[in-house]
Amino acid sequence: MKQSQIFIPTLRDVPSDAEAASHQLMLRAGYIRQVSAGVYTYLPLAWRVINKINEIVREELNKTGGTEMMLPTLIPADLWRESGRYETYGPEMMKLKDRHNRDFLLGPTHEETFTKLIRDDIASYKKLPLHLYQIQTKYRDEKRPRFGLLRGREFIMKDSYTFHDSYESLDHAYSEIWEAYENIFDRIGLDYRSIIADAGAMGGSESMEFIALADIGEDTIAYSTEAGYAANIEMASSKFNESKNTDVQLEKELVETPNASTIEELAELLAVDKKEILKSVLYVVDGEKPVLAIVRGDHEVNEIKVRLASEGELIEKATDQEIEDLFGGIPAGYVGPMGLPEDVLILADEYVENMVNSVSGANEIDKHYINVNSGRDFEADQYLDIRMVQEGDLPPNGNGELKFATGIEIGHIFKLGTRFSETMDATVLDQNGRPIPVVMGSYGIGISRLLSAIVEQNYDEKGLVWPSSVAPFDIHLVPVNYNNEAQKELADELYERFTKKGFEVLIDDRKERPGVKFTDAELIGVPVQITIGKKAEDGIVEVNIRETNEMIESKKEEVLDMISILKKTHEEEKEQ
Ligand code: 9G3
Repeated sequence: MKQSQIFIPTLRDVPSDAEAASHQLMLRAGYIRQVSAGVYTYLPLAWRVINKINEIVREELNKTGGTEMMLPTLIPADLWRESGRYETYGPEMMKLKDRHNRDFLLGPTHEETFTKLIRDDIASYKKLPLHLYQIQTKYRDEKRPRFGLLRGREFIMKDSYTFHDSYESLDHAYSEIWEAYENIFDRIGLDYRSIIADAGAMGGSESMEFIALADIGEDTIAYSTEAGYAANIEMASSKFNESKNTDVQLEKELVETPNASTIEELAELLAVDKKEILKSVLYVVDGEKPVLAIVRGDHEVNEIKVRLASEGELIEKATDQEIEDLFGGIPAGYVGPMGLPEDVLILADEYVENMVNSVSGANEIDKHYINVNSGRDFEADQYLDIRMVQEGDLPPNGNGELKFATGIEIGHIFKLGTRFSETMDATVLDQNGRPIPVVMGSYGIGISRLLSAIVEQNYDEKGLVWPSSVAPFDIHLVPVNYNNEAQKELADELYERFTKKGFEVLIDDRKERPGVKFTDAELIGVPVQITIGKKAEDGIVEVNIRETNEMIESKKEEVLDMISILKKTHEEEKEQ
């Protein structure tokens, strides 16, 4: 491809409003341009990388029996009313009306659309299992789109759905696709972890996230220093690590605590450690169920765990109005478990159960109780792990200790079970001719987000450094002066030879100063750059391996062999 023909608008200066390295570099290297917040143009080089990624995804999914197809992005709201999800996602869902004023949405994901497809056209278990997938543009009106392609409002996702007549069949597909994901991310060359994740509002039983490690990542994972445990911070648990507290229980006492509505102020005023204070937080689950969560003063409540224990789909901190209506109007900062309305579900963390003579809110302004003891002064409906893990905690298996890392969620797979087939009545007749709800799985990869993840793990101060498996080109020929006879001749010869060998070659045939050509080549990040300069008469070129920045002068015959070796290793990677 001639660089004078392909549109690569590189920038000299760093765009000020781009914080993430991948965002800055993809703008500077002429890969993307923003059209509106979280909505991007994929310029030719980015589009080539996306197609390379898609090819790897297709190869690996087709190996597991997946079939590619394409569903509509424009979806009738009625379909999402059937699953009950049309209202669930609120402002995040892009909604619109057609000319007949009928409600439509731009698809953020496609469980409903695929379930309808199966409901309409699959009637017997004999036609199952099925693995269908699409690589499609999705829409989610994120509140805070940021970091370029990392969190967009329009993005490309590969979403797969599997359909089964049994959970065993789902388990088999789930592990096969899990393995396909690992092959995909390994071939791309990403440093990633697969971790236990929260299935969120997807219901279902189990879900795994794939996290590419990156400082800019919005996901925090907890992993054990001894292999064998990694989970999304919201799902991570730790092994209870305390001996029984045998302190003598003292008489509960009401004390004046004016203006001490935070744990810190209370610890200061009563001269106690935060560990001796009960932290009580009020929630409302699914908009109606009042829940009080209690953790030790130096711990944080894990809302996902509270939601799961309350068996709800949506959890929110109680608003002032709800505190008024559902909790009897307790003043914030003085909340405690004593004297609450009967129907409040009280969940206490396991460390709370082992506390003796602790401080607790008295549900009255400027008042707290001291020497409060669970079991005597209040009873929790459940004592269970509802705290956020902390670095240094013991992993659940007790080996090593937990460490945190940030990363970018690049994939997420779910065992949905019958959550959608039941609400949408998608059944098949089983071998006894009885209708059973289809068992489903759903599996996503963030294709456009992968660009950012790959760049976050592969760049240097000069620009992008693409792994050869997904690079927009294999070789970047840079004749210093394309008007010079010898340089042009050698460059064209190499172009022909490499192209014939099946390499994808970009040749900088522009009439630009050398400095511009070199800076652009370093920004664009093609794995192998070959500079053809003064020594062209002697058939000598400079080979630059972008990843290591090593420079090798070599005769044109050698460089052909060297590149063939590169291509072979590249082919071998694909075979694996
Ligand atoms: C929505 C909106 C945003 C959403 C969803 C629905 C996330 C939604 C979860 C999933 C689950 C899986 C198939 C591929 C893998 C992920 N954000 N999710 O369902 F209406 Cl606005 O998308 N879907």
